[in-house]
Amino acid sequence: MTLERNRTLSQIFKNMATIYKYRGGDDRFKSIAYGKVAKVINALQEDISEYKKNNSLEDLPGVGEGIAQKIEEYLKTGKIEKYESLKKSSPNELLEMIDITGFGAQSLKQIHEDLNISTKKELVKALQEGSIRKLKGFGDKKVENMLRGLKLHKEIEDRMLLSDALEIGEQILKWIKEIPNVKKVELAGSLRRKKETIGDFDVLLTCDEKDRKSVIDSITISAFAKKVILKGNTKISIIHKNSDRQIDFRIVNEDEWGAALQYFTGSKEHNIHLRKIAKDKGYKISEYGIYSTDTEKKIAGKTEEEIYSTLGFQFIPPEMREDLGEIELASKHLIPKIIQFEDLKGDLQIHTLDSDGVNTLEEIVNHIKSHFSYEYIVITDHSKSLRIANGMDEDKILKQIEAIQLMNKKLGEEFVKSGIEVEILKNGDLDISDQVLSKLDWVTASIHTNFNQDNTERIIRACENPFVHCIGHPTGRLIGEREPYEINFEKVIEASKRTKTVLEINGQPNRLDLNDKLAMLAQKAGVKLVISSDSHSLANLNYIKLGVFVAQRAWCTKESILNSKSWAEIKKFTKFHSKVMSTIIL
Ligand code: DGT
Ligand code: CA
Ligand code: CA
Ligand code: ZN
Repeated sequence: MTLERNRTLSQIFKNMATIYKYRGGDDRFKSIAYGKVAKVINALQEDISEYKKNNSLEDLPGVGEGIAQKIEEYLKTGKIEKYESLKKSSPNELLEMIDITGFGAQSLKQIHEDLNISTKKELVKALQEGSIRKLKGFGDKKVENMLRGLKLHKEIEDRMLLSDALEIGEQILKWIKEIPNVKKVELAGSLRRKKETIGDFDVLLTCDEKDRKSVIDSITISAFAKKVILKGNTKISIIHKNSDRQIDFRIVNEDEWGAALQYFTGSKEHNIHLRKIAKDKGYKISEYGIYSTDTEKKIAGKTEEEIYSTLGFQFIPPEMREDLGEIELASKHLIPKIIQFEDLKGDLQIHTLDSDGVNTLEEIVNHIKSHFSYEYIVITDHSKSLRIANGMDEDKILKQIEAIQLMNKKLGEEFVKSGIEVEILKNGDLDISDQVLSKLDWVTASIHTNFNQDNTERIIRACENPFVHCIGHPTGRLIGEREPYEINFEKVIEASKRTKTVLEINGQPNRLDLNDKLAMLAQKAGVKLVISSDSHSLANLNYIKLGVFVAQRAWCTKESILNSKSWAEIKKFTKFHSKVMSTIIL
């Protein structure tokens, strides 16, 4: 069953939320309400019209009479009048930019109303030519900020998020596998290396020589090929219909498979380095195989393993192939055993309906019990000062702790740990008292406000709070939207080690924070890390796998990833906290 209808409706509500956000004033509350319903409908496991047959729409979280009517209108007519009229009265193209740093609702409104600008193109031109600078409140610094935001945005328009690319990659594989006589097919390039953003798709396939022409024709005449850019005997490039992205296909013979896979997986830097070493050893290496320089005889090419082993190297996982020293390690057979998803024993950041998630505790537990083999999970809803996310006050936290105890009783095990994602305020204080924090099993502290300041001290103060176990999404960056806030990462690392506060690798597709580079630095310094989904719905629970990819690219081993350990071991590691805690309480 397809949930296409839910997706479309959810998108309409999301757009309405954006328009209300743009309008500002009291419409901000409508924006929050519609944003929430958009998430709820997107996360619904059955078609909304099916749901309506057996339930009242108002049973859905966040759906009141008004929104219920709009859903019914949509189901009857395929449209929502209110949305149509809202669209007519707002500069929709500009609204795509509302979440980018420097382009808030206020700024966009001023630009639209005072300069009569309605398209992105006009906006970019006005920014570059300086007419925006003349607007009230648009100083040099602000304009500079906007130009930087625009650059971030362009990067993500040119490239795509890993999570989107993985999904499209699956579609591409399915399509190619259905073509008669294709023998092997695999995704290569940056997608196989799990880079955080992907430029284009690289797909490698094999078939018998005699079938090559028909396979090539099948690809180029397929409805999935929107445009054919290049059609040769071994190379095809097309624009993919579903994603509007380029796919580079390479068709090779089976005895070239390993060499081609190695070559097209890259990275380019890794390959260049490998080729140089091969040359020094008397080999020539290409996408077709390894050849002896002297005799020009082909020595290897069928499997990727033999490409590396022929050169005297240990196999290097694709995620590590960025020429950051992995080739040297492989030559000494010292490639670390990097973390795998299966190593994880639990998820340390999950939101429920108690703040801005869309599922109940029970739904989450049931889903995890049937889809994951975790030993524990931590519920970490937001705290009170994050009002936009319906953060919990002390009372609500205590009630949630009770609900979790009840759930554990029902399960007959301490499976669910009570936690929180507590706000780090502007000065580094937390917005929940130590007394309440001390009742929780796990405290993650995060920054969600005041990005435009140096946040080093703020994070260090949070680390020094004995009730804090973890810093959530430590740099605050959003890929394509927001640069990391300023921090001195060395100092954060120092504080994290000193206070045994772990740093998170957050698996949200546009966060991936820490990123691969910083996670690598952290591990080198001996800091412990955790990988979390930061999920707000059942489907989001899979984001933890994206976090694992970051950790793999950072060469993280089980030793550095705290949630590859049992809960007892985690508690043993963080006992610094309980020690300090007991001296405070006593
Ligand atoms: P992307 O698409 O920008 O996310 O990054 P990649 O790594 O997928 O790069 P792409 O699509 O240009 O090329 C795919 C692979 O082909 C790349 O990872 C390594 C290989 N490759 C491309 N150009 C060169 C080159 O000039 N020399 C070598 N040795 N390999 C190359
Ligand atoms: Ca590529
Ligand atoms: Ca390519
Ligand atoms: Zn957060």
